[in-house]
Amino acid sequence: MKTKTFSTAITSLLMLCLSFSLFAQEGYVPTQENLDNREWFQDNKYGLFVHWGVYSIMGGGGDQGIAEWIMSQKNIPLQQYEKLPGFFNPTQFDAKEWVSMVKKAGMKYITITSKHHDGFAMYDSKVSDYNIVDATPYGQDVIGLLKEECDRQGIKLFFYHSQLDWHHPDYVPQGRTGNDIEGRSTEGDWDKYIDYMNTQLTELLTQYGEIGGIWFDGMWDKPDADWRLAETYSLIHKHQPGALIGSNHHKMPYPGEDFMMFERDLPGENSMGFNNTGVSTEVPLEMCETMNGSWGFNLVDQNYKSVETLVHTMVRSAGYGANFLLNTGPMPNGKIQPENVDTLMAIGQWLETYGEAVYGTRGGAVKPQEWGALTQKGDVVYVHVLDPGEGSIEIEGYLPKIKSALFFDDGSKVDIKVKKGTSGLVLTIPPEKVKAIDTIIKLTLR
Ligand code: FHN
Repeated sequence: MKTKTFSTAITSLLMLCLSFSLFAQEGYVPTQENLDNREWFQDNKYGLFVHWGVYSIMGGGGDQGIAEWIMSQKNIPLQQYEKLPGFFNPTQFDAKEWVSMVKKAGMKYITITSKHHDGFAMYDSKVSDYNIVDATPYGQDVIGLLKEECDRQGIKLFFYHSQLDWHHPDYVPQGRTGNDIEGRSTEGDWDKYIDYMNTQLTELLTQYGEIGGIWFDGMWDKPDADWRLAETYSLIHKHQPGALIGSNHHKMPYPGEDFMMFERDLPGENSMGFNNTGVSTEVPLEMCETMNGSWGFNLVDQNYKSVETLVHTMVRSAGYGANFLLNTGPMPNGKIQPENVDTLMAIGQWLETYGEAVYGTRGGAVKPQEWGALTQKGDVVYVHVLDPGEGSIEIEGYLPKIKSALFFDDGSKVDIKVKKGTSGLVLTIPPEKVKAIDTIIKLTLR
């Protein structure tokens, strides 16, 4: 082999090895505390996603589906966007009101944006004045206030942190998005940006006590960049070994990641077009969804999903063994939209009666079907009939030894038969037993 070709091959092999090592905290072994927190996460099932930032002032700019992306989608020059913090004064923000609402909604954790793609920190950062304490008339650390209240009320707090940053001068070379934002830096030092990001993460990991974890987003902006992930994940696990790391990179989890998320798709489904990976069997799963079509506050997006639709999504997620992270985009005055509160209260009411069939469960022995889903807790299987069809459902390829089959609501016996010539069950649901959102049948296995 010619020397030149040989050395090229070696270089390529080295780059390949390097690229894998760059994308992994190689040799990561989760601590027992982390493993316990993964169990907690899977048991508690349901959280509130909060997309809140200075972009909420714009309310989506009158366009459907624009909210937290307004800087990029409306090409607002960086120096103009930097005026927004001067108008951000959420005087009606009340951490106690938020957390009490979360609890009443039956949610067990909150995942809030500490920094989104616009680069604005919603907490008291010492490494940048571009934050809610130093740059707004409000001048208070909402993340700190929220964490104190979460601790008081026993709600875990996770931080959504955007690796993508349209504002920072060292986020160079720019990635796939925000390239038309006038005033963005074109000269910079990428490693200095990663150092800055890791410093802000260290602030979040050391200023607010024990946190639930870090929900990363934005690697897809520069998929081939050296994100120095091993360094970032190591520092997180060093400061808080129990913190769960997830990253919305739409790939299978890298070593160092403790859960896998699916954005607006059930695990393994791909209606969005970017959830085309497999589903991890090694780490807990979570799917996230909006209540309308926007993550951040949008004044004109009235496309609210019904309570039934959202409960069905929660149940189908649970059928895959996945958590449900349901989003709200708070208004610039610090209040959560009343439409969202109404929906969350209705779901919370449903959970007051039926939460047993969701919390503490794991995915069913068969994947969710058209008619519904199975969740399981020990020797109890909850059959969630979301669509009773013509009055009966078939569970294909499922023949457990059943001790009892009872309707959840009134404890009456269910007519359950093995389908002739198949290895499936047929359950009969008389019309008078059908419930509005979810007709649950409780199977107790031998
Ligand atoms: O670009 C973000 C978007 O603003 C939002 O934060 C969602 C939430 O999962 N994630 C990205 C879009 O995939």
